[in-house]
Amino acid sequence: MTPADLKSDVIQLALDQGFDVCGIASPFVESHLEGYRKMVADQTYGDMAYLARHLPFKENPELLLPGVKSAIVVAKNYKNSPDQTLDGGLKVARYAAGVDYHIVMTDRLDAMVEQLQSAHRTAAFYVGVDSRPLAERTLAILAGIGFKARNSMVIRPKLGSYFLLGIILTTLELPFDRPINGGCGTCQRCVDACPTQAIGMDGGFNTTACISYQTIEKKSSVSSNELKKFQGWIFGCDICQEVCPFNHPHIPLTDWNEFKPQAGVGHHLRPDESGSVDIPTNTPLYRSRKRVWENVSTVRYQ
Ligand code: B12
Ligand code: SF4
Ligand code: SF4
Repeated sequence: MTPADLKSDVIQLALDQGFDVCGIASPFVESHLEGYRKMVADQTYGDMAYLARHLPFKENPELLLPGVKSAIVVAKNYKNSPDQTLDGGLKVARYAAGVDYHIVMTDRLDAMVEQLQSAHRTAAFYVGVDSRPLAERTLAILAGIGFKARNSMVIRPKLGSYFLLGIILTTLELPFDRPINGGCGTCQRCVDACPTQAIGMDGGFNTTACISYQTIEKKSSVSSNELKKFQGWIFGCDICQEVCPFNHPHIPLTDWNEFKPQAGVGHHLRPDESGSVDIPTNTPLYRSRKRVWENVSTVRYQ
């Protein structure tokens, strides 16, 4: 079997698993980690100290998988809410509204690996979704999944940015894809819309100012006053994606039921008449962010 035939098989396996796009990149992305190294050197990652620990692995994926030759990159649309307008209710970011995507995506990547392993007994694989030390956006750009946008998302024209990434490193030799053309041009809608000025016109990103960091990653409590600035977002934030012209209304909703709000905590958590919120305290999402949500339950938004 030629490397090109093998690549076609890999892509077909990804599509069979329900992923929307699959591309191949070199796993050696060291020369594209300039911005990442600066973040680590300047310690601008706030409470996400794991990002500094991940640097050596991102620079040298041989530490994760000896003999690694290729990175298989998949993307899956999770757009699960048609509305693009903020409405004053409390909000959970779309990516977190359904079942935990780490589990959903990893299960399908594991299924791909199982099939590849049965056909290629001596090959080795390493799967990662978000939490493993893989430079996911860089790999996605190199694999031709999308371009690096001003809001720091990877955007794929016609799919927008509401997609999640998953990676399989492998010792299989697969032909690499090329980055696609595309960019933001002179648009600055996300820069203007971000309530915490986290996005710079020059491509700079203030990680610790981002509401997503504040409501998910920050270890200390978020005060009621801080929460009021967050325009109702209490777990993640989608504002810079909502205003983005690439996320136009014609992009279909996800076809994975797991990502639909009914499957998880629900997209909007609306305050009742008294202004308090019925928080589903039996969910892992609530338990993981109790410190933030405790304040939310006492905040009056209306
Ligand atoms: C830490 C982290 C965060 C942090 C910091 C985000 C940030 N902008 O850096 C916080 C908590 C704020 C966050 C928020 C969100 N996140 Co996040 N996050 C991550 C994580 C774990 C690491 C990202 C990281 O290393 N950041 C540091 C910067 C320096 O690195 P980077 O973003 O990878 O950027 C690299 C590229 O841009 C590259 N680059 C720049 N230009 C070019 C040009 C070329 C040609 C090439 C090749 C490369 C290249 O250089 C940078 C590295 O030096 C990744 C998963 C992973 N393992 O990678 C998910 C990830 C980036 N997050 C994701 C998501 C969905 C989100 C949110 C939308 C969630 C939400 N709704 O709240 C927001 C979006 C906020 C935003 N505007 O970015 C997705 C993004 C999917 C996509 N389409 O881009 C990822 C990939 C997780 C996944 N598996 O799908 N996140
Ligand atoms: S996710 Fe929200 S806070 Fe973070 S950069 Fe985008 S608009 Fe700003
Ligand atoms: S809103 Fe405009 S500048 Fe921001 S990411 Fe989308 S196209 Fe780029």
